Amino acid sequence: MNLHGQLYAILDLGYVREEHALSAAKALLAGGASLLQLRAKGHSPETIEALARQVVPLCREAGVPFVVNDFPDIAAAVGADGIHIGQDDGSLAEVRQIVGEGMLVGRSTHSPAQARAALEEGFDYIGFGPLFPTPTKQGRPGIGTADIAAVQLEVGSRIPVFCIGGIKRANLSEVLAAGACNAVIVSDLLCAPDMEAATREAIALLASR
Ligand code: 3NM
Repeated sequence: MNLHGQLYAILDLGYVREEHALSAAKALLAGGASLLQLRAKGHSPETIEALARQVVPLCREAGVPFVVNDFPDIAAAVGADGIHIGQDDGSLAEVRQIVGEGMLVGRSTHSPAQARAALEEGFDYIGFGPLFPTPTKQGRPGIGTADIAAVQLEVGSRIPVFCIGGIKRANLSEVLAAGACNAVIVSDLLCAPDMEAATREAIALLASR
């Protein structure tokens, strides 16, 4: 995976109704997202698997890695390219037992220490945040932007670091100025009247760094 300039989009069913999920996925891909994750907190594994099976071919066609959030067994069953897990979702070794060696495995990290630990454990990429408080992950304080540069240097020189949490097109320049190279943007893209154009705009900002 490239270390720089990537926009990681998330198809989050907290923002997109199930019946609009495929058109949203198409818009994010058409806009040029570098990776696409399916995140569906509170939805049944059956729903997630069924939707994942429909998103896989869209991502294949676009040449974009498809990542499943939280469910290694679903990621393996649908032939996803990646699985993303949180701090409380077990070890890399446990996930590898389910998904095998070929799949990208990403970890959410919320401090520089967790970011370093994920690198040492062998994860393929990390999320780092939430930088700012966000309704997408309620109840968590923002960790701010002060540690981005150090994490980008230490961890981001080896595996991609995706800053996440409260990032919008409107504050992306601030995040990049703090040292970020890659970003995850969820609600700002999914709530935009034109998701494809919003995605394009975010990518242009990332590229201008
Ligand atoms: N994970 P938005 S923050 C899904 O810090 C997620 O691990 C986070 O959504 C973390 O772009 C977050 O709408 C929400 O703020 C990102």
